[in-house]
Amino acid sequence: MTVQSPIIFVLSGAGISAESGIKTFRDNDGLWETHRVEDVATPDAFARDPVLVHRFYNLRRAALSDVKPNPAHRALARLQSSLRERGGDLVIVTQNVDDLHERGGARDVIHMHGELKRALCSACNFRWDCEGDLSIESLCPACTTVSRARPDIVWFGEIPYQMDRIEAELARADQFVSIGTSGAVYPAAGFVQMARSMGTPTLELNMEPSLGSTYFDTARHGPAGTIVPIWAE
Ligand code: BJW
Repeated sequence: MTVQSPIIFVLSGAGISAESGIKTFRDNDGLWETHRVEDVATPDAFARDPVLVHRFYNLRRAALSDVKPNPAHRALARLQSSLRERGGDLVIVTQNVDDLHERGGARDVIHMHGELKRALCSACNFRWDCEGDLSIESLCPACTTVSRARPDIVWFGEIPYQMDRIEAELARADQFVSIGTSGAVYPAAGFVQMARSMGTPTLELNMEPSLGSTYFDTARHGPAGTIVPIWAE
């Protein structure tokens, strides 16, 4: 890259947290091997069986206390800090609902698919921090409605968060880097083509070529915990 203080746009996915011990979705032994998407990750599933959906997300939320950020999360945070000192930036847009980028030291992470440690009231749309379990008896702290609290997760068919801001960040970026995502889920899977159409160089860092691999100018394949620090440092 020739720009002295570049703005780098990073899109991360489940692969960046795999070495921390969080399951991906579509790999062998991924979450979608043991759970049907239609049963746990759609608004219809929650309407049909909120107890099952709460159990699925409560277990994943509790598991966060057993995992730690890995060298890939920490390398991105260091690069962000050093670019910001030089007037550049590293914008992290993650599809992940874990908090490992933040715990690795990154700032201002955009969680386009929501966060496990947040709850959303489907009656009044209030959001709040939530460390423990949610249930059909959970109370909204704002409107005090019972039984309308849900995990603050973007399910299939729902619109991902902060799309306007993400598009603005893509438009000002000097480089687009995709880390640990299969490229199976839109609109995130389309960001590489958006970057390309604006003439922005694109790089894929993933265990294997993703579904959108042909759209990337460059790629490095291997575990994120190894290849991300090498790229970032
Ligand atoms: C490693 C590694 C290691 C492993 N190191 N790498 C066309 C256009 C637009 C939308 C659609 C479309 N066609 C269909 C749609 C609808 C749908 C969709 O995309 N469906 C597809 C299945 C086709 N999309 C939606 O419904 C989205 N909403 C939407 O489109 O609204 C319309 C709209 C959008 C914008 C503007 C206006 C309107 C919502 C999608 C919500 C996704 N939700 C989930 C579950 C909830 C979160 C949760 O429970 O945790 O989010 S699905 C799941 O997939 C999760 C993830 O964030 C997401 C992406 O998965 P990810 O991160 O890529 O993980 P994997 O497992 O797929 O891949 C891991 C990769 O890592 C692999 O490649 C490995 O090789 C690699 N890896 N170990 C490095 N150590």
